[in-house]
Amino acid sequence: MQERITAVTGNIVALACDAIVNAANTSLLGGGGVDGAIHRFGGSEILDDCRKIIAKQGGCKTGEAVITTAGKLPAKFVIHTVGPVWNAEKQAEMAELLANCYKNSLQLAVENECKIVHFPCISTGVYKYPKHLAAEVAVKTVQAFLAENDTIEKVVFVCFDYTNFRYYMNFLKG
Ligand code: AR6
Repeated sequence: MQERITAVTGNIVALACDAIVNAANTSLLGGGGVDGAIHRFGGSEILDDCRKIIAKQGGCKTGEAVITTAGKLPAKFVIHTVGPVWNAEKQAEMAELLANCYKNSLQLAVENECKIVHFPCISTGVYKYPKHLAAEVAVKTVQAFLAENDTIEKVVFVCFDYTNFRYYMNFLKG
């Protein structure tokens, strides 16, 4: 059977799928890193949808997720989730918030009939979550979710750097 969870290196805006997950911030108004690339390549339609969500619920809390059009990106949707800003004194809380990002994003993907979902390495850039710890949370959380769900066919971790890629490959191999 083909593996349902894989990791690749690449640019998430260039790879076709049903839903691209964005590592956003609570304002939902865009930023740098993967968020910047998604808004830049996806075009203004994504921000238009974000503004509608802001008007309705005032942004997105850490660990939660919202869904918009993918605009010009090769996907149906962008799922925006907000990872935790790393705080070494609150490791358990950090792990729980990061796991919530993956769970809530996958839940939205299921509700919107997405079968192929691409994730970036949430919180491991500007938000400084240690890469090996974030990879472990990401892999374990997605494995647990897929064990309880059979509508999602494939989850791909799209790593921008080889360090992240190696961590993901190690955790995926178990
Ligand atoms: N494709 C895949 N991964 C990428 C790409 C890309 N095009 N660009 C960067 N990454 P970050 P965070 C990787 O900083 O840490 C933003 O300003 C990057 O190498 O994008 O969750 C938001 O608006 C890293 O491994 O997100 C927030 O304010 C990972 O994506 C804040 O940064 C996440 O890095 C969120 O910080």
